[in-house]
Amino acid sequence: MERLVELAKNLDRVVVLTGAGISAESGIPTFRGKDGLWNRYNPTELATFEAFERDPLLVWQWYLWRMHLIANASPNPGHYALARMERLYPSFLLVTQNVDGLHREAGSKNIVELHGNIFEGKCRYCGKHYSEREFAELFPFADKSFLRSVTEQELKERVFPELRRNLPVCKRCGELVGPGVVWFGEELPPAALESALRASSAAELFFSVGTSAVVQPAASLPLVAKRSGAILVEVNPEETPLSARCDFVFRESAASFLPRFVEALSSR
Ligand code: BV8
Ligand code: ZN
Repeated sequence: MERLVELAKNLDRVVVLTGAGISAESGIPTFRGKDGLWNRYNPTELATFEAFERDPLLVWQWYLWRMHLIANASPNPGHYALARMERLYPSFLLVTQNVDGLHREAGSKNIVELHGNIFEGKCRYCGKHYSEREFAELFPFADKSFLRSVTEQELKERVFPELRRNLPVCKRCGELVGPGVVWFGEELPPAALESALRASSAAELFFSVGTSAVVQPAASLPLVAKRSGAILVEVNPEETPLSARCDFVFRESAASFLPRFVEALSSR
C-alpha cells in the first residue's frame, strides 16, 4: 500500500468504480456472493422488462423487499472514505453500479449512478421518470420513512397483501410504473455512460472496488482506463476476471482498505 500511496499522492485524475461489495458491510446482500441475491432469485426473472410485464406484483415484491433493506441500512466506513477521497483530488469521479444511494448519503458529490436509483420510478411505456420525492407521492410504499417504520415481517404480512391494489400507476399514460433502475437488456442513461467513459479514458488512477466485473458495459470501464495508461487497482476479497489486469490488488474488504488508504493519502 505504501508504494500506491506514494504514486497516488502525485496524481490528479482519479476514477473509482464500485459494485455491491462496498455495500455488503452495510448489510445489503451482494448479487453473486455466497448468500448473494442471484443465488436466491434469477435476475432474468426479476430484473428485466419481460419479467415485469409477466408478473409486476412479483417484481414489485422483490424490489420493495430490497428497498426495505436499503432504507434501514447506513453507509459504512468504505462509503465515507470515498467521500473524503473525493476532496483530495482536483479531478475525481465515483461511478457506481449500486442503486442503493448510500454513496450520496455518505457525502459523495461527484457520482454517476450507472444503473439508476431504486427509490426513483421509471415508466417503460411513456418514458416518464419520477424523482425519489415524486415517486414516494405516487407510491407511498416506496417512501423511505414508511419503509423505516415497518419490520421485514410487517412488510411481508401487512404490505404485500395490499400491494396488488396499490401498484404505482403512471400519471401520464396510466400504465404500471417500475423502479428507477436499469434492467438487463435496457440501455444505461446515455449521459451517465458518456461521462463515465470520458473520465475513465482520462484517468491516471482507477480503482475497482467491490465488483465482480462481469456486468457490461460497466465492466469495460477499468479496461478503458488501463488502455489509456491509468494505474489499475482492485479492492476485493476475491479474485475477479479483472485481477490479472491490475497493477495493485488488495484482497481486503472495502471498509477495511479504503479508510486506511485515504488516511495515509491525506497525511501528505
Ligand atoms: C444492455 C440494476 C443493451 C437492477 C443491474 C456483453 C457481453 C455479455 C453480456 C452483455 C454484454 N453486453 C450486454 C450484456 C448483457 C448484460 C450483461 O452484462 N449481462 C451479464 C450477466 C453478462 N448487460 C445488460 O443487460 C446492460 N444493458 O446491455 O443493454 C442495450 C444497449 C443499447 C440500447 C438498448 C439495449 C444493463 C446492465 C445493468 C443491469 N442492472 N442493476 C437491480 O439492481 O435490480 S446489474 C447489477 O448486477 C448491479 O448493478 C451490478 O452491476 C451487477 C452485480 O455486480 P456487482 O455489483 O459487481 O456485484 P456482485 O455480487 O456480482 O459482486 C460483488 C463483488 O464484491 C464480489 O466480487 C465480491 O467478492 C466482492 N465483495 C463482497 N464483499 C465485499 C466485496 N468487496 C469489497 N468489500 C467487501 N466487503
Ligand atoms: Zn407512463
